[in-house]
Amino acid sequence: MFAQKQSMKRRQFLKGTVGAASLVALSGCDNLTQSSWFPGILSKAERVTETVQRAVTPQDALAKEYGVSDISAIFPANGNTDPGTEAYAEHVAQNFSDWTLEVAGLVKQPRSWSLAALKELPSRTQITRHDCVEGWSAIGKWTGVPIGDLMHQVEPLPNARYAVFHCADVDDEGIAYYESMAVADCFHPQTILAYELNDVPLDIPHGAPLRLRFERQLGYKQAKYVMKIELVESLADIGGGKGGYWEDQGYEWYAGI
Ligand SMILES: Nc1nc2c(c(=O)[nH]1)N[C@H]1C(S)=C(S)[C@@H](COP(=O)(O)O)O[C@H]1N2
Ligand SMILES: [Mo]
Repeated sequence: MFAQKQSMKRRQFLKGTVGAASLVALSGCDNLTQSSWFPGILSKAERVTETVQRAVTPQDALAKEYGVSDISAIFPANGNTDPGTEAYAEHVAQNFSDWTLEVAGLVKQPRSWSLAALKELPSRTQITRHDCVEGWSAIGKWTGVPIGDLMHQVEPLPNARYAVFHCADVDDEGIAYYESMAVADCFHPQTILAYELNDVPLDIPHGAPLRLRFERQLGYKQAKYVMKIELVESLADIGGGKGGYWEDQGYEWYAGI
């Protein structure tokens, strides 16, 4: 079932965006070299574990940031590229004016923000590389609100260990996409809820209106269509209990690169 899901996703990806062969062909006019479209770092052996990353780099070590000239001409869209629910279609029709981000769970002051309210908060812009396990990478410029700023407002309780990101999209079986990270990583300066890609509001394929950027982690951790952040003590009771949609199907929870 895991393998079947995998190949289905891959077929969808190849059909829905551009095939691997055309990605290679495109790389000539892109700023990425052919080898960085298929980075060796994606092999598990070369990735780092949580313990190693925390030991060798300070928790607030920054992911590499690139220059404007490095931005990829095409940033592929992958996974779900439209939640496709009635509720989401309604938000699209209203240009997300009623979209809210709720932050709840183990916090002193649960609260919600409208998209407009989030955009009034101080923002951060970063040009970073996204690495998908399906074998492609792309560099994009993300603008959004640092999640640490939201955390300071809600005040996590001492027993809050993980932040769970709940998304608007569901798969064919009705299972919702979700992801999670340690609460400590929410305070990393590059951990943002992005609302712009390359200076324009996020489009639907890339996760409109809000998507996570959790740099130094693989693509599947970068949750799109984020509606709610829930702080919990344990991941065991959320979804399939492994901390994320793909983790529940066997992917590593800690996807450090
Ligand atoms: N909600 C949601 N988030 C998601 C996915 C998804 O299917 N649904 N796919 C993940 C995967 S595997 C990747 S590589 C990136 C793709 O982001 P992009 O479409 O902006 O390239 O989103 C991640 N976040
Ligand atoms: Mo991915």
